[in-house]
Amino acid sequence: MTTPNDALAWMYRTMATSRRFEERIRDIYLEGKTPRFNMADGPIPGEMHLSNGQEPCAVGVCAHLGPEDFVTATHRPHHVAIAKGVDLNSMAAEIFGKATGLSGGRGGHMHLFDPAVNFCCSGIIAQGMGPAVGAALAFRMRREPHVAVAYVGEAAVNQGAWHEAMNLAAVWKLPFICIVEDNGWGISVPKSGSTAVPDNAVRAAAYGMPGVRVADNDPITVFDAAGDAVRRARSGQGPTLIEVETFRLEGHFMGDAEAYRPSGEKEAQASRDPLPRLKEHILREQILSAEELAEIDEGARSLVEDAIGFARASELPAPESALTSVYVERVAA
Ligand SMILES: Cc1ncc(C[n+]2csc(CCOP(=O)(O)OP(=O)(O)O)c2C)c(N)n1
Repeated sequence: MTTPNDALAWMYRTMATSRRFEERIRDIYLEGKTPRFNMADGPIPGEMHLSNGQEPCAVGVCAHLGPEDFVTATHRPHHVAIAKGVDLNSMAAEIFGKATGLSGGRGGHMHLFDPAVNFCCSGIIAQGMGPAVGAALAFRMRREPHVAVAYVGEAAVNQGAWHEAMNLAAVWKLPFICIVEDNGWGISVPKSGSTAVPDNAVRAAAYGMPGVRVADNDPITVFDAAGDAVRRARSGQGPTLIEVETFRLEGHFMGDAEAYRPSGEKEAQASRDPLPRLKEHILREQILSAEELAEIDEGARSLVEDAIGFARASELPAPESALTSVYVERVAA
């Protein structure tokens, strides 16, 4: 299958934006956290899970989706949020805990909610399965031609919620797609330590849906596999499981010493970085010129700088708003 040129250009621009965003967040996250690493310090407090390297999983799927389609992502959500079209300024502000953030600064980087583009994510692994299958059921009941997608990591597929949602999606033949981002590690546990079968796509048969393994961290291969699944879902043929063999170029979280990684693994993965690979493909096939690609890179940089400037300049939530949107039990005096 040939990937249309406009889709390739969009995937490159989106990957470049996500990469730049993550690189800037990585640097800013360490402000105020050196020499003593305390997660509560600095302009970005709390845990931070970066997705550098995993961008093909985001763009290859989201290239087929519109704002009406529903996506749930994981605790490692930035690449998917950007590909789904979440507003970068509000997303950056949320990560900085600012009042102008998507959730008024109360959610942080693992809890980004944007109803404008039907995107959400959660720090609880496999938590997005139920909401995504629920959205798929709603689309079916309203006779709307939309698709719901849940992203999970390869370690999260052993959560009870995953099995229950997979089963219902297949029994009801819902317009649902599960994307398993197999980066090989669940924190420091290798895939073989959490799952007995090396290929999660074979588990799809147990639910009665097609399972596909994309064995290359490549946006074009993901785009092809996701295109088939989205067409199946939109035409009423039911759900699909897609597992993508990807990798994270960073630790599990910022501050991870990564002592569990076999020597040479990170270097080998860096040499297969999907972003320069896509750039080379675009140049080789003469889809865009070097100048056009440089312009896209520059555009990504300025978009990210604007978002970070907006986040830095925004106010923290007012102290008196601490209980807004929080369930408070009123005790009778
Ligand atoms: C229900 C639940 N149990 C445990 C955790 C702690 N936890 C956070 S990330 C993680 C591993 C996730 O691995 P994987 O699903 O492969 O995603 P990755 O981090 O590799 O992207 C765990 C166990 C959690 N967030 N939620």
